[in-house]
Parts: sequence; C-alpha cells; structure tokens
Amino acid sequence: MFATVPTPIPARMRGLNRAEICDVNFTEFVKAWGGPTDARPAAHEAILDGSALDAQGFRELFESQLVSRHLDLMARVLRVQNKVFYTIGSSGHEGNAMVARATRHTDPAFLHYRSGGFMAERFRKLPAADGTPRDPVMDSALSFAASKDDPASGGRHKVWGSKALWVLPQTSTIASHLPKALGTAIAIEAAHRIGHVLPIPGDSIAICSFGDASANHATAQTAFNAASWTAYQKLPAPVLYVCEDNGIGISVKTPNGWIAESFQNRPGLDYFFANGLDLADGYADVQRAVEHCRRTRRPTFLHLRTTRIMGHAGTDFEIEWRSVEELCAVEAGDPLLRSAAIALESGLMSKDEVLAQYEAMRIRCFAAADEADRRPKLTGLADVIAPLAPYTPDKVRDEATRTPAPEARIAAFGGEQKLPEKQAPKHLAIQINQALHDLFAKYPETVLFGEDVAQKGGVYTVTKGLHKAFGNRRVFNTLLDETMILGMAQGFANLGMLPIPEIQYLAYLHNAIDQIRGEAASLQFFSNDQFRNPMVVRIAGLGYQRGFGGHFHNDNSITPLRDIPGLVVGCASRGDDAAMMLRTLAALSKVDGRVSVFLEPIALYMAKDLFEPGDGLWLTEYPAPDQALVLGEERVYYPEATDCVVFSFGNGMPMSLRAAREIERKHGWNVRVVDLRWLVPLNAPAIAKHARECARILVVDEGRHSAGVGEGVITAITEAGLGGKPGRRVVGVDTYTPLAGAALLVIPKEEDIVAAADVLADAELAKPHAQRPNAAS
Ligand SMILES: Cc1ncc(C[n+]2csc(CCOP(=O)(O)OP(=O)(O)O)c2C)c(N)n1
Ligand SMILES: [Mg+2]
Repeated sequence: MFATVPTPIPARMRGLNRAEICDVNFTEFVKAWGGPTDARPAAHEAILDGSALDAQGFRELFESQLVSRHLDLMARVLRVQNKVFYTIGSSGHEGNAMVARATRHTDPAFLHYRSGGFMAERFRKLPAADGTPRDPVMDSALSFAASKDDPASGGRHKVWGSKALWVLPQTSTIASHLPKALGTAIAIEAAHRIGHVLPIPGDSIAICSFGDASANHATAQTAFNAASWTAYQKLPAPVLYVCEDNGIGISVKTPNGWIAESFQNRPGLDYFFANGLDLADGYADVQRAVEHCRRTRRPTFLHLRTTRIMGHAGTDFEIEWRSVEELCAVEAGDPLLRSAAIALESGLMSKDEVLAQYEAMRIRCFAAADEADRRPKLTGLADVIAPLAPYTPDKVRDEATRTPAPEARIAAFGGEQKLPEKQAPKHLAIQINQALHDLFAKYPETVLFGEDVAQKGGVYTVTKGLHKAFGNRRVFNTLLDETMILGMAQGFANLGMLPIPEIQYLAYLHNAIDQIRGEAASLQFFSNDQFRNPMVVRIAGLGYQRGFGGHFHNDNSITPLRDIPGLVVGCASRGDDAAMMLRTLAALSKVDGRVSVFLEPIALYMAKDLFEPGDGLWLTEYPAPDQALVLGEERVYYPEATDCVVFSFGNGMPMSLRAAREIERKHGWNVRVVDLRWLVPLNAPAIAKHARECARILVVDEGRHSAGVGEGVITAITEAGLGGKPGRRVVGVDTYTPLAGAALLVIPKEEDIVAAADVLADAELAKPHAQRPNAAS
C-alpha cells in the first residue's frame, strides 16, 4: 500500500537530517507517482470506492494533515535559530485529524502532544458566528514561539489548548490526563441529574488521546479500570480513549500486538480499531467508535494505528540508535504519502496541485512563525504568574458571606429548629458536617464524593446525613482510588460544578498527589486562566490519634501540600473556624476558580475540652451563615499579651493554649497564641506583626523537622528583620510515626512547649538584666 523509499539513502539525500528526508520524500513521491487515476469525484462522493469519507472531507483532512506536518518541519528549522522552543511533533500521527472531524468542537478534548492534525481539523468546527476568527497555523506558531499572544497558554508552555474549541491544555506528564477525561465524561452525565446546566450539549463525549507506551502507566491503568468499573455497573461514562499506537515510546518498542491484546477484552471498555495511516480506510472505523461512544454512553477505546517519523522530538537523533533500514521502513509508512496517493489516485488533485498545496502550506507556516517571532514574549514576573493564583478579596468576601436561601437551609437541616446556629456548642466534626450541609444548600452544583462518604458518612462520620439529605446524585462513594477521586473532581469542575472530594487520610493523598500538583493546580497557569477547575479537597489527617493507627493514619507531612504553586491550604483546629473557612474556600472556588485543600485534624474531630475534662471549652457555636474568614486571617488568643507569642495550628492549638497557661504560671509571662489557620499561603505580614509585638517567639509545628509549617513561619519572621528575637521551634522528628504510645515520642507534646519556654528563660537568666528581652526589643 505504501511507497517504497529506497535504501540505502541515495546520494542526493546524504547530509540531510531525517526531517529533511521526510520532506524530500513527499515531493519525490508525488513527482514519481504513476499509479492509476480515477475521474475526479464530486465533493459529496466517496473519495475512493467504498470509503466512508467523501471528497470534500478528504480535502479538508488532507489540508489539516499538511498544517500539522509543516508546523513540525518549521519547528525543526527555527528551533536552531532560537525562534521556536518546542520540537515534539505530530509527524506520523496526522490521521488523528479524523477523530476531530468525527466529533464536535464542544466535546471536551484532553490531547496527546502529537495532536497537530486534530487541532487543525477541529478549527473547522468553530461556527463562523463565534467572533474572533482563528487560524490554527498562527495559533500554533505563537505557542511554538512562547509568545505572550499564544491563545492557549499565553506563552507559558507549548500546549494544545483552546477555550473556544474545548481543548483543555495538558501537561507533559504522560497519562495524567486520563482520569480527568473520565471524570469529565461522568460529569457530563451527572450534571442533568442534579439540575446543573452544562456549558456543552448534553450528549457530548469526552475525548482523551495518548500514546501506546503511556497506556501502560499507572495513571492510565487507573482510569481504564475506573471506566470499566463504572460501565460494569451500567453507569454512563461517555469517554473516548484514543490510543495513538506508533509502536514506540521514545526508544522503547511496544511489544507487537500488545495494545490490541491488552484492551480488546476489558469488561466495560469497548474496543475499536482504526487505521490512522490511511484516511480513506480509517475514517469509517473512527466514525463507528465515536458514534458508539456518543450513543451508548459507554467508555470506548479507539486503537488508532499511527507511526512516528522524525523521531520523538527534534533532540532525538534516531540515526544514532536505529538502523537506516529501519528508519527508511518507518518513513515509507508516512501517512502523508498515503494521503498524496489518495489525492492522486482518486483524481481529486493533480500532481501539481498536491505539490503546490504542500509548498503553500510551508510558506504559510514559516510566515506565521516569522510573525510569531515578532510578537511579545513574557518578560515580567508579574505577567508570568498572573493566572497562577487569582484572588479578588472583595468578591470572595461577598460570596463567602452571602447566605443560602432560608428555605434551602431549612430543607437541608430538616426544620427551622434544627438549624445549626440554634444548637448548643458542638465539636469540630459536627460543625464541619453542618457547614457542608450549608454549602450544599447554597450551591446546588456541589457534589461530594470519596471512599465511604455516602451512607456511612466517612470513617469519622463527618459527612453523615449528607447522603440522606441530598441523595445519591450529589453524595456518592467512589471506588478505592485516590487518583480517580481527584480526576473525577477535575471533571466535575471542568463543567462548572463544585466538587468537594474527600481523601480518607493524609498519607493516602501521596500516591495521587500529582493530580493536584501536576494537574488541577496547574490548569489556570497553563491555560492563562481560560480554564478553571475549582474544588475544595477535604483531607482528614495529622497525628495525635490516641493509641490508634500508626504512621498512615497519623501522617503529619504537610510539605507536599506547601510546595504546590497556587494551592490554598487551610487547617481548622475548632468547629466555628472550620465552618467559616469552608465558606471562604467555596467562595474562592466560585470567584477565582481556585483549588484548595482543607486539612482536618482527625484527633480534634471529637475534642470537647481544653483545660480540664468536662470544661467543654473546645466546643464552639455554629457561626451565623453570613460569617466567613478572610484568606490568611489568623485567630489570636490573648491579643494583649506581649511577653511571648506562640504560633501554631491544628493539634498544636489546644496544646499551645494549655502550655501558655503553664508558661505564665512558671515564668510570669503573658502569652499570646496565634492559630495560623491558613498554611498556604502563610500570612507573612501577620506573622511579622505578632512577632514584632511580642518579646519572645515559640513556633509549635506538629509537622516534621524538615517538612512542616514552622520553617515558613520562621522565614517570615527572619525576613521581617526579627530573626534576632529569642525564639524556639517545637516540631516533630524526621521519622515515620510508630504505633501506640510511641507515637507521642516523635511529635511535639505540651511539655515540649513549656520546655522550650524554659530554655528561653534560662538563657535570659544567664544574661545581664539590661539585655533581657521585652516587647519593644
Ligand atoms: C510520567 C512521565 N514519565 C516519563 C515521561 C517522559 N516521556 C515523554 S514522552 C515518553 C514516551 C511516550 O510514548 P508514547 O506514549 O508511546 O507516546 P508517543 O511519544 O510515542 O506518541 C516519555 C517516556 C513523561 N513525560 N511523563
Ligand atoms: Mg508511542
């Protein structure tokens, strides 16, 4: 079927790189064409006998293929001139344009990096009335050039993305987009069941493409499994997984037949094969797969045969690790040669027309690249990070303090007399539970899901009653898979709902954290804030559970959350704060599209007393529904105290308050205690203010010595020029947490806080009186 390109390389091609050889091959192939030629087909006639593709369709797809190919060739040339900053291309994969043709531009697409053909074809789908005319060549050129005018990412990365085309930009982490694509498919179906109006048609499907090597990745397998698990229960999940099988991943070959063998017989996953190397042959199968997915709403696996020519990227000199014979054989399978053959054989185009179109596209791509090179780059830091963490405080405050409709609250709580503000003070778990009921009343688009959260109400019953009050559609159990829970959250968020996923323990976030770090939290940055996937991730965690759990139920590692750009992390130590913080986090989601984590200290869920058994001082009233916190706002106990300040959060709070009493008794210092409440971002000015106003500083951090919050607090103090003040940090040890009583050996205890104050006091006693600290020093 394919042209044979002679081996070894003829003399005229020596000295050319493989991209140039592929380029020359095309021209020579067309010139040398001597096959039979039919009578020119009319636009609506099959391009070749028996093909499902008509002549007009072929003409357009071929043009999309040429767009993609010449963008690749242009990138290879201009990379060396430093005008282009990305050379992973789509050559050999241009047949994916068929998937774009067979779908709609409103089917959300999560694309493989070899999607030049798909993108060019999808541009055709934009209704003329959409306003700004778009040109796939120019848009791509701007992206290749990392220009600020790049409509996909604003110059932050070379991504395939477009707001108008529902192409959500993806990161380079292979397979990380498969869970969210499934999540989006599930969300399409879930939306109408909760009365949410979708921004896309109700019969949309989610499209997700990836490579054959990527199909083996844990994150991909997790998504396939979850798709199967969903379909097995007859739940709809209209996701079209497109595996672009070129038989290789960088330099590692996929075993022959592996993709078909591995995916043909999975429960609930319907397998289709299409020849992506031949438009006339492959289109019917692509169409069949798309139609099947749309009609049956079942997860569909489209195995698309592709090839990879011109190497993995411009930096991959295949000639150094593959034989020339093998390279020539691969290049002979170039799908553009086949398209040229179809154009000629069908009589649709003459040789001259094909060559003219090929050269015209080259000129168009280089002209666009030249223009893109003249466009502005990102030159200022403020510009770079503008979309990372948008924050409009006034709007967030207004939204957070906006009260739900009274009737909705009464319905949510089961009667006027049951409204939480009318109840006696309660502990943390109850107040979180009430606050969630309130958020459900306020936002009908809220969905809460995770392991065991529905009927059981979570392992700590924090979500109890929500399922009963709001039903299966808004509160549901997921399969046991944190990656999928977070992928699902992105899916719901992509379509305008407000997901509140739960991760059962902090330790079990770690195997899925890339879904926050690499994916959810990065979307606003890489899409120049055109796409948002706001969510509030609740995580039960931290240590101090008495005699229970060992490390994994007492994990105190906070650092993995602290290093995620743009993420907000809140941690409430008491019930009223929790309710007000959850309102603020939901408002941040709604107003600024932010992704946040709400860290719930398990050991404080049921805490009622502070100083003495039975004093009930850790119970709080439920804050009125118009009360919320400002992001970063700390809680200050004993604000008038100036002899010493203790900074803490979570479990450290009741301990610090008790220790403060003891310090006062022992040393006569009045002690201010500050609950940071917001761990990311830390409120550096507030920390500096309290440090400045007080004579001595204690930082009580239940995290680990090298991985906590305390380092951030101390940095804020030092950077404010207050590093010379007497201070101590009380912090956990760099270790895993052991079981039972030994757990308390590795995390801070109340006595450790008092002991830290003792050290400060001893050091002062050793100094002359005049050098002892006071608040003003
Ligand atoms: C999680 C992850 N690991 C490693 C890489 C580096 N990497 C980029 S592409 C690639 C090979 C992917 O091969 P395949 O899925 O077959 O796609 P193809 O490039 O062949 O289209 C690798 C290993 C990555 N991007 N992400
Ligand atoms: Mg591959």
